[in-house]
Amino acid sequence: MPLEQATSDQASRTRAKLTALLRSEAAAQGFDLCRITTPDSIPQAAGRLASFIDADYHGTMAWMAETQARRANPKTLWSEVRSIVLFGINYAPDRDPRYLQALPDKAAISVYARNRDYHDVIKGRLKEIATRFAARAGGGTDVKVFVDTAPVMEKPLAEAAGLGWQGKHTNLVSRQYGSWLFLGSLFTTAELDFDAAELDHCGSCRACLDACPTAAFPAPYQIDARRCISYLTIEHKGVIDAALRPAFGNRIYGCDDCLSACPWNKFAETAREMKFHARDALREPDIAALLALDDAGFRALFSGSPVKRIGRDRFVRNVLIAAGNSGLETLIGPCRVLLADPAPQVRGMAVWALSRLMDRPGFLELADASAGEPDVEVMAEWTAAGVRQCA
Ligand code: B12
Ligand code: SF4
Ligand code: SF4
Repeated sequence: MPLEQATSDQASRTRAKLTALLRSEAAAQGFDLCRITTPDSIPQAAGRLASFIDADYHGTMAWMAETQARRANPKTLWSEVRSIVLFGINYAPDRDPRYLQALPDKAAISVYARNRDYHDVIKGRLKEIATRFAARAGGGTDVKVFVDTAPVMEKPLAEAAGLGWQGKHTNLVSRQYGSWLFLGSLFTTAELDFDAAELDHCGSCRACLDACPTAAFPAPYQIDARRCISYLTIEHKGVIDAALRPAFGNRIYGCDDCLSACPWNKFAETAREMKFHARDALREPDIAALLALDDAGFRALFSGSPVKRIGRDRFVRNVLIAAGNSGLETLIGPCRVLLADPAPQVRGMAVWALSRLMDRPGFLELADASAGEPDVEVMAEWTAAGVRQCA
């Protein structure tokens, strides 16, 4: 056999061995999918990311624009990368989460946030895989792992690797797991065997687009994050547009409506991973109890959950929107207490909630609470609710 042929056979055996090793390590760590693509597999993503950012669809997520070049091209992020491994883990709920919308005294926390933070769960496992892989691949092989927080376009890469396709709601849909997959990635300098991309199976369906309560899809496959309840309740620190608040219903952290509407979910089975099963306390919490949370209570309730990241004040702001949408007089008392909260975003949203829950004369009797309000945004809520403060 010519030397060249022998070397190439050896290289392909090594690739196959390392690829098989990765797949078995992924299964051992509880991942449901593990497939591989090249760093050059998403040439269309740069232009689409640029249009997203040029249209300002990222809102106040300035980090998206700051990392644009690295995000758009894995080789700009890491020039030596030769293979990208994409991992998917099923987090499907045991019940369609939309049933909660008919329970006005309950708050809806999106499925992904009802137990442990997936970043923590997945990152630890990817690190474990990376360590074993690097040890077997030998000296000179470098490995890096990413979940969400790094500037990596996980969805187009996952589509190129064949885990699923980007549906019209922009998330990855799998024929096996529907919309309920978390993604993670491993970049390596090693050569691996690449998988084929998945095709788009949306066809003429537009269920997700029609399901969005805030009309956040300007077109199929495009999202304007500034209108998305997930962005507004999790990422957005400022005042939430009053025109959008009624559409939130009782959604207080994230939203699953477009994901839940997807007909491909019918093949999904409940997550195997117990860390993604809803904790009882977070399955259908009472709005009244959440309004009463102080900082310590908030931290204790959301220990280990991604909800903890937004902090008590932003969280209570969101709960007040749900209270304002509930139509429940029983929530007037807990909302009134929050008119005196130290956090302006809480006071402001308490004004809005009470203006919707109380009859007009009753609400106007609260006007004294606006006296001496030092915050212009809270004052703007009083004014919008028809209470003008004399200087
Ligand atoms: C920023 C971000 C958000 C933002 C923006 C959402 C978005 N769709 O971009 C906000 C805060 C709104 C958000 C919300 C949610 N997110 Co998020 N988010 C991200 C993050 C960090 C970056 C995504 C990104 O790069 N967006 C920029 C846009 C331009 O990229 P893109 O979505 O890939 O856009 C493509 C399409 O628009 C497409 N496109 C554009 N035009 C056209 C035209 C045609 C014809 C075609 C075919 C395609 C096409 O091309 C673009 C590039 O490929 C990723 C993690 C990561 N690093 O990837 C998680 C991630 C996307 N989020 C995730 C989740 C779970 C959610 C929520 C479900 C959480 C919740 N329950 O509230 C919601 C879903 C809302 C939704 N419908 O997208 C998961 C999705 C998993 C999956 N199966 O896809 C990810 C991958 C995190 C993870 N590691 O698992 N998220
Ligand atoms: S997560 Fe909710 S608000 Fe955001 S795009 Fe999907 S349906 Fe619309
Ligand atoms: S709901 Fe329909 S259009 Fe939306 S992602 Fe699923 S199959 Fe595609």
